Amino acid sequence: MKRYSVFALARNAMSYHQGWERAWRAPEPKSEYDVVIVGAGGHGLATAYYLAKNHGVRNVAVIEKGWLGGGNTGRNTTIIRSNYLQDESAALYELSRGLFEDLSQKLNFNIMFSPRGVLMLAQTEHEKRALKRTLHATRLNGVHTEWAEPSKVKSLCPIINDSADARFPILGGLWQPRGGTARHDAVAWGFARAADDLGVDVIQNCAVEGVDVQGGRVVGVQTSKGAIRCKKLGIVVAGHSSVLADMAGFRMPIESVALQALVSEPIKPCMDIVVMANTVHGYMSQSDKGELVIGGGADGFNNYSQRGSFHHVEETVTALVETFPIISRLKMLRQWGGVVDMTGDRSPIIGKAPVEGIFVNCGWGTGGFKATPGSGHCFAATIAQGEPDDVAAPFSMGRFAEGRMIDESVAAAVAH
Ligand code: FAD
Ligand code: PYC
Repeated sequence: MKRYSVFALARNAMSYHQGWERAWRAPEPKSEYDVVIVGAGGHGLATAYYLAKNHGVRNVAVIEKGWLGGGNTGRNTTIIRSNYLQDESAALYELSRGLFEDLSQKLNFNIMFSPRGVLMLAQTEHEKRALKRTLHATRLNGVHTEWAEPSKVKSLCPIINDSADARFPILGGLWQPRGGTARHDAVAWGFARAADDLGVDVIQNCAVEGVDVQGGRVVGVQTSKGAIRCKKLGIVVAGHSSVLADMAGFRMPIESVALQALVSEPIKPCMDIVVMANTVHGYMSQSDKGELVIGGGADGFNNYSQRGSFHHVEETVTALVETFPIISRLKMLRQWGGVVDMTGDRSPIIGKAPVEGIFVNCGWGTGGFKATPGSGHCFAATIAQGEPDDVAAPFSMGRFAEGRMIDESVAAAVAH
């Protein structure tokens, strides 16, 4: 494992950044791998890392059409929580949240995990009932959450408008004290460097353009850098999952839509928790740079756009301004979008594809950043063993045909 000392940092600073060691190699693809993972987002990179680390599978390539972490992993608003309703989801998301706790140490890379707490506001009686139901469900599953009465909400986040006359007054909130945030790029970089250290080839600027199937079994992929043979193929491409499935000759129950976010100009520290206001469709936290990180609902139509649009800024800021009056005086600096992969029950798909040797990991929709380590952990086990592990098993694609939905349309929180 690479180690970096204070002296090395000082030496590099004095050398005008000359001679820095690369964090990961830039290898040319080999002609064959045991496992090819398509997509160097957090989930693909975490899968490769755990394949190598936990299962000793090191002849692995991660193929990325752009730059690593340039998809949804580098575009999300970094919220981490595990306050989901269903038992299967609690197991998956709490595994992931737990892995975040010491991920910086495990990867020897500061991913800036900040368990500052996540608060979901109740702003209607209906929402209060639904959140209390989630509270009880999470507790039965051993996930630590608490009910915050309005006075506690105000003490947790003093900039919230707690006026009883508000159109959507604060009736309480679902509080997860060990939820929080992490630096999204650093999660991708940390997994990439640690996977590279274990011998995984991370190949950027290399698009997968075709999937080779012979006798019902995957044998390789066609890429912009040539053909690569493989024994197993993991498809981890979020909003492009249907495109890859089409290349392999099967269909996915996925719709792709844009989810947008924006940041304000930086201001002095004013909130040290994450707040989600799901009735009005907005959420907000403050980054270490001081920007307010803001998001709202997903676009209401299918598309593959990664751009932001003015209507989203207008709608989201309008939605949040009564709850957070201070934002009325803020300039909004940047906005962007990511292509998210939505399933019908708003839960992910982790498991085998209809083609022998192909495994899929997708459908995280608006909420997969928080699942990055947990998803990689159980998908790596699934690929290595050829069968889903206990955590992944309920999330098979077959559940849609069998009517075993894992309905998380409320816990997904972001309007969709
Ligand atoms: P990605 O990071 O998108 O990686 C997939 C990769 O596949 C991409 O890099 C892409 O270039 C590559 N690829 C695609 N096609 C090909 C091809 N043909 N060949 C090679 N490579 C290919 N989740 C949370 O938990 N909390 C949040 O606060 C949160 N906020 C969000 C806010 C926004 C605005 C957005 C867009 C998403 C948000 N999410 C959030 C969701 C989260 O970002 C995603 O679920 C998660 O990052 C998905 O990670 P991934 O690795 O599966 O996908
Ligand atoms: O899943 O917590 C979440 C989330 C917040 C913003 C987008 N997704």
